[in-house]
Amino acid sequence: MYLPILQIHSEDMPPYAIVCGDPRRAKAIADKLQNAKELAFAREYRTLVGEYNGVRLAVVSHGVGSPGAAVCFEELIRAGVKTLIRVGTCGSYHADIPAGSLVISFAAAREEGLTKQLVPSGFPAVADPGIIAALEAAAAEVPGSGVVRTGITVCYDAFFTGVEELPHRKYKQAGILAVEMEIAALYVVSSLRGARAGAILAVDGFADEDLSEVYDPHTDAVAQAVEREIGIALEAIARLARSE
Ligand code: R1X
Repeated sequence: MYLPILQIHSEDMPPYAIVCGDPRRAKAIADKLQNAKELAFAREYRTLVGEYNGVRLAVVSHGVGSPGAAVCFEELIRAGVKTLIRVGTCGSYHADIPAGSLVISFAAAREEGLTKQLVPSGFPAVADPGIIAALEAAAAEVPGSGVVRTGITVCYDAFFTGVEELPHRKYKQAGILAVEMEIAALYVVSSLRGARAGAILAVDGFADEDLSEVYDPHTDAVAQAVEREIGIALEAIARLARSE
């Protein structure tokens, strides 16, 4: 089957995929694989395949924001991908989860618009518990320091705010750890289409106004956290493959 937006063929696709926003990050992840090969680079969607510890997987970029990312997730699942792990970045709500920390998201508050067009408002955006367990186990094994927290994240469409206020304060009070822009789409589309998904995020700043500082996602601390989450996601996929 040909998937016209990603411009890939299902015959070339393995059942495991790491997904990330940035096409350059997709290439950097694939550079850690054996026998890596780029299959397509269409719009923001860059698809590479390779092997990690004998497990074939794809690495695919989905761009910024839920609608575009959902197109990617839908086509990957149509192509036969059954396990998707997002490796991304997020803004933290809490002083004890500073830039350079990692957040494993087991569920997302659906504050974006895309999933409202797919499912009723009561439908949860939840990860697969097996993937979360694999990410946590891998996080305990992969060397490196820094905070690793598991919890709920919130997914918005707006990166820059307008005149409307986003409900940051309420979500922070309710215990949400961090903010990003694609996990609701990933979890809802995966649930709907019978795939399983999880996500690990590197904190690149604070999303809470009280903690806010100049936004600079290009620091060594963030780069190290991104490296670490990539290692964790690859190890999690190896663990999941071993257990099947
Ligand atoms: O999910 C968010 C979005 O893809 C995290 O970083 C991007 C915006 O810079």
